[in-house]
Amino acid sequence: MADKYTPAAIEEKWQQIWAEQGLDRTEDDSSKPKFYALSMFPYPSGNLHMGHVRNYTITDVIARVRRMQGYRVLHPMGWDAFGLPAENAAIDRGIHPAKWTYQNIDQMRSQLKRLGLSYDWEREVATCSPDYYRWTQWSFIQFLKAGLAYQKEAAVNWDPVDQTVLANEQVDSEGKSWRSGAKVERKLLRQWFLKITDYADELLQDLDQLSGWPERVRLMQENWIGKSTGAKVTFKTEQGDDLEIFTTRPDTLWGATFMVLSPEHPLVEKLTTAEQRDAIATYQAEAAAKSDIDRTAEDKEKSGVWTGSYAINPVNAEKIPIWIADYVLMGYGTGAIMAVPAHDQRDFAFARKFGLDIKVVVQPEGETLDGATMAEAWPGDGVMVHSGPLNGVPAGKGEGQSVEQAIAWLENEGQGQGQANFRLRDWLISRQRYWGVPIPVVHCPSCGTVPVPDEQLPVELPQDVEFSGRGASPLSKLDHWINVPCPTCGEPAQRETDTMDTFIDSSWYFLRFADARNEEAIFDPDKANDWLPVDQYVGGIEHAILHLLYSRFFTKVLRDRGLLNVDEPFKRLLTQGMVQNITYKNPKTGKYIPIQEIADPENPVDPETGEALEGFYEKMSKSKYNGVAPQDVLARYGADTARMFILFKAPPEKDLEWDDADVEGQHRFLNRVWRLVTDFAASHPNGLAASKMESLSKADKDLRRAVHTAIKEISEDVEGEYQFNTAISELMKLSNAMSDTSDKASSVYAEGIATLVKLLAPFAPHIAEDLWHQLGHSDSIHRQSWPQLDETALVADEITLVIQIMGKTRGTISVPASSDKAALEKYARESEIAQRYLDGKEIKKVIVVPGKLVNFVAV
Ligand code: ANZ
Ligand code: ZN
Repeated sequence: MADKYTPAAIEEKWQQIWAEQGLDRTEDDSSKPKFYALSMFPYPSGNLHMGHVRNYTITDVIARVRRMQGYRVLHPMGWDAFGLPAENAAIDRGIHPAKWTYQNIDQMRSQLKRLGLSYDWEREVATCSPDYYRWTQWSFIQFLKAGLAYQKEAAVNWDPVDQTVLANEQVDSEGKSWRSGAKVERKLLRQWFLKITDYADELLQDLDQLSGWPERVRLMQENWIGKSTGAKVTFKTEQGDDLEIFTTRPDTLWGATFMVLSPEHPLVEKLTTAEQRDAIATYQAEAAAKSDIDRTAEDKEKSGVWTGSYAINPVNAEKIPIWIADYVLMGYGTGAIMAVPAHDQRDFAFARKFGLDIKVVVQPEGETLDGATMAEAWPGDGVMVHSGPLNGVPAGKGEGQSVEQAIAWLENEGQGQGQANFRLRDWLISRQRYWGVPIPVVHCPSCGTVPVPDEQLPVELPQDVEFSGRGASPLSKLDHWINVPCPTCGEPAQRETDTMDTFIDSSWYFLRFADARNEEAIFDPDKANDWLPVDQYVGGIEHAILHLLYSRFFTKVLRDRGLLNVDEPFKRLLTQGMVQNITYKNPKTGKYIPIQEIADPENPVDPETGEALEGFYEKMSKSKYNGVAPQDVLARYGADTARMFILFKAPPEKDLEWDDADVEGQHRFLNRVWRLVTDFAASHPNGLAASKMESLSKADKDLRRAVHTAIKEISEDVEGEYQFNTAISELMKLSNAMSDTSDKASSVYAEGIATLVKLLAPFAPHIAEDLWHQLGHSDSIHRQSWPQLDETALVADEITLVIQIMGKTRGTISVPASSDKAALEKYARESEIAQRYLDGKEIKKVIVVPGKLVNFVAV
């Protein structure tokens, strides 16, 4: 009588009904506890890939479980919609970036909807829409007012292919652009920065609050912030200028034998003597062309030039030469160092190459180092020597050790002071591009840089732009847009033509979701304070540093502007693993072969050459031709199967290997559940009242135990570590127990059916909803409460006791669960198994493990 399980027939139907009923609209019943579940919003490339599907499914299950547990849940979605690809599409295909982006958004939104994700679409945001970026601009002005946004001439990373400035983090370890792959050049330009360094200490400290984050992500943030402690020490040049240095080893001051300045250091000019002028100028030009990564590589041959001048070491009045070298960077510390070749390897290599003095001031235990003969620097512990007041002090950073004593001595003598230094740099946010948020300032010849007044926001991106090709930003050519009266004095002035780094757009979107349609303000602080922090954030590890750090920074700044009262935006973070697939490669040609072209996966060969192929698992990607399109899987099996497979195949944070057989397996499982429930619905059209533990039969009790074991296990799995894979295994066990039950007319069976459907609902929302209605209900399964565990149902009347003879299992028997040790031994001795195996033997010893086994030692 019941229909066959046909996902196509039910999934769209329910998606439509849910949308009409507003089922996923955010509740605002303040009597309920809140839960904010968030997936990192995507860049609208136009096509959903499996990585997205996995990310969003994980968050959706979490959101659905919380709703059933009685929380009001905020589960929104939006689009990180500014950025280069849209502009490149405009250049390559002549389509306007806005048009391209909104088309992609429409396409991806409908793909997302096919997955049955419980988003509150009424809160959707797109960062490229003026009603969103108006508030991005407003935030920027808040930073400006707080003194946290400024302009500065800076040596920037210039991508010669994309013709744009790149942030340091967009340059890979080989000095190439993360996007175009071009070798990055250095160029001096006036740029906008946000002063994230003002928050460096707090960003570091507050990592301690983030116990709900993966340890590895916290560590990555810590390293990125890169705090080092030491001292600032003032040397004097022969010419009488102060020359400040930062050192982590102020205790080695007596071992400083030369100074090194960054080639860009402002004192270089003055220090350079006439004889050295040419050599210095040549060296400066060479250094300017290199990236920081090239300059500081440990293994690189050292280079440098003497300025011709000397400095005076403040601790012993010694005259030491001042050099310039590219391994000292202008952007770190003070751009100048004291070189201690005996104890710093880079200085050591430099000193050896140029024949400079090497003076040992730390003697390791049991050794006597000599500067003339040592083969490498000694950075380790030991005892201070040749160091005036520090002689005899143990070298090290600990309490009472040399570093601490050196700082105390310097401060006392007025020669320097303790200082912390951060690797973190201010955030370079200006981009010479069109498709981004215009920086809302006007440059006036008399008033200077003037923020655009709030009531004139947003500064909209002009539409009538020509995308002729590479080169300067299209905005910088639009005179009618650029020329405006100054907001302060009304005289002719010019708009800023730089736009913002898109990381700014995503640094506050999670706040906007709390109050997404607000037209008067960025958000109502009460609403943001109500919903924040995000209780569970889910996204890729590739965002472990920048996006998360910037979001934390924005949150703290807006808090300090009185808009928020949370310190940290994301309470818990889950970084989901990759979706991988089998990948085929011809080892001879290095060519990847599309998975569709493999006729026999057992014996894969190159269809062109017949050569044997290598097969291995790798992240799905276009370039490896190993992708599986979500649409294909949805068309074939439906969204519920796709969701179940993804959740079942691996725990969320682990990589997942695609496997068609396992997809089939989940599809079959849903078919079994369908049959089980529809058979029941057919024979009990009005359902059956669920039972309490009346006087149940043994079979009933066993089934009820299975039902409540499932409730217990799955409830644990969906919290804490989110072990959705084992949760689905438990669902399968319960379904098997139900199938195996012979009495399908009992009230316990009815309870089991209802429970199974409810427990399945967060994972496979469509089939669960359909079955729920077939059971005679008219409200949504997704509005039901999560099944309650009845602890008493878990208590077994009987247990299975293993009988062993000499440690070898010979069989099992059923015994009352309440049996004590003596009783267990008695049952075991009397059992048929023991009688048989112990016949004629003498029992030497009996070992009883309560609840488990009895082992007889007999000869
Ligand atoms: C003397 C010294 C002796 C140093 C010694 C180290 C070992 P971190 O941990 O990265 O903060 N330094 C300072 N400013 C620099 C710059 N702009 N470019 C390149 N190197 C710079 O390292 C700080 C150490 O790196 C500082 O301590 C300084 O060398 C060098 F046995 O000073 B040290
Ligand atoms: Zn003016």
